Amino acid sequence: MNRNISVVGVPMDLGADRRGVDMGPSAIRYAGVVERLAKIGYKVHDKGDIIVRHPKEKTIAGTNLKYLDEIARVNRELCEAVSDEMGKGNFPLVIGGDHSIAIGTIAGVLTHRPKTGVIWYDAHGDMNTSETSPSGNIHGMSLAVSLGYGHESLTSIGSPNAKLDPEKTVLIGARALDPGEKEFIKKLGVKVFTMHEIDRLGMARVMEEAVKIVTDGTDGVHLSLDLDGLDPHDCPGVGTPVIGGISYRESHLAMEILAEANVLTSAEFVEVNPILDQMNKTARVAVALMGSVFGEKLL
Ligand code: EXY
Ligand code: MN
Ligand code: MN
Ligand code: MN
Repeated sequence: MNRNISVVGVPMDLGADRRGVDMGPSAIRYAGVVERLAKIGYKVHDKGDIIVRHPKEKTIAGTNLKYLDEIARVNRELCEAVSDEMGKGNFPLVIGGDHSIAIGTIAGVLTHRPKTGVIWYDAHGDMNTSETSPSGNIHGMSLAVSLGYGHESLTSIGSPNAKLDPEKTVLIGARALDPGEKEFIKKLGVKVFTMHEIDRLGMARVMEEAVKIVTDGTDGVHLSLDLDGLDPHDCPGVGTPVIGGISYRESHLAMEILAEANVLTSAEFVEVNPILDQMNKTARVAVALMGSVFGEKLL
């Protein structure tokens, strides 16, 4: 694995209905991300946060998407920051922030690795468009945008036509999909390992299959880890908790299998909402999982 990690914070909560994930980057830093990764031998550069403003108006004329303008602006900046760090040969580790920030992270990644495969670890699909979204919340649309579907001011971020390949995109932990998302997932051929497959096959087999899919003919692998993929028992500090999720142990195993495969080229950890937490629990889980995915070993 690349020994230089650049941490980029995105204190964004405009993509979600609940306030508070804008404190996620602070919570993750407080939980010791820089120290944890430095301890296992990485050079960690904390690039600070992208600035997020709070607009007065929720929607702009002609769209149901909430805070579209500011979310697009922040993601353009994030795309540049990620692209710059990769240009310097650094591994981008983005910390959020609601999941709408995947739009900028992935757009930046694709400027250097246009055939990146993606592991989307999440209770949700994030596969809505403005037509199918029940909420107008952009954090429920980011994967669709990264695949090339959605509002033009979002799909236009990054290099033109640089989009994810649905056949190299894998969802893990899904258990809350809207009707439009289900249809879209089937239509595009995105592979989904729902909680059913995780229960039935076990996490080891799921991850081995996922790694095969995202490495086949790709030039990089991005991990987009939404902490609500884990069960709310382990991660209560998320804005959209869904019961029946992936356990803390299964998540460590998933990260360890990814570390062993040695294929990861970028990552983001999102949706940490410390105001819903006790003792910063969810951010501490996020940092522990980062330890595993970056190769931390007990012995
Ligand atoms: N599917 C619902 C929506 O689009 O509003 C919920 C989306 C939640 C997205 C979270 C963070 O992964
Ligand atoms: Mn806020
Ligand atoms: Mn998500
Ligand atoms: Mn989610």
